Amino acid sequence: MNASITLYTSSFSQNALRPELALLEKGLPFRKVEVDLLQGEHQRPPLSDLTPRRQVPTLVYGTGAEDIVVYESIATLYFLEDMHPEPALMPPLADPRRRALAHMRIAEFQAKLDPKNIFGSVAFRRQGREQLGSRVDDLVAELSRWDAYLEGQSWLAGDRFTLADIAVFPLLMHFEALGFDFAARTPALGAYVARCKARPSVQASGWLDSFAAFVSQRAPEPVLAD
Ligand SMILES: N[C@@H](CCC(=O)N[C@@H](CS)C(=O)NCC(=O)O)C(=O)O
Repeated sequence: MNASITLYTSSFSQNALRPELALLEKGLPFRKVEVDLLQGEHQRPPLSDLTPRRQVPTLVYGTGAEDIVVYESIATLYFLEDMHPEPALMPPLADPRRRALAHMRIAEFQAKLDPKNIFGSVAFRRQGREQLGSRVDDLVAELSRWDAYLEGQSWLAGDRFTLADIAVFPLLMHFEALGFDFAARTPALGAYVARCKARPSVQASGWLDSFAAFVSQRAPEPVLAD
């Protein structure tokens, strides 16, 4: 289907990187609309008219007859996979073990890893280690689990890059920005992060540079450093 695709995004948002990576991996043309979150642009039209959550990413998929609006980054990934199955970013039905693995890792990302994110508390609410309390240890324990998942395999669902990697990798950049030394503390995850950074879609997005600029300007306390 020939669709006109618009992605409402923010240059430093790890959530908004997800649909962009899927679009780039699939070679789909799209228009990027930058929403200045710090200036409250998400609270105003056009975004506030498109989504009740008023968040990025929000994807507008124009089919000619109607515009389909999809928000929640994981939902945008599944939507793009459904609409544009090739090149596939999920293991095939013929490989149910790996397909289940991809589904599990995405579900675990949503239910276990993402809720442990402390980046907002540190970078925006300026909490330090004391205020974060056990949240730091909980997060580090969770990262060890993901380190084990990567032992002996290149990507989260096996030997091919999938939506599971697109789900998880952007969030890992939050922890690096807070001083977590992946290579030293979780070597398999460290090698994985390096592989993700080198991925052509990640390079083409330019996101690593814009996020680095945001982090250097915001200077969050490195609460995850040793
Ligand atoms: N669970 C959502 C989270 C989206 C989200 O938190 N977006 C942030 C930017 S990273 C945002 O738009 N924040 C503005 C706000 O919530 O007011 C997703 O995965 O898309």
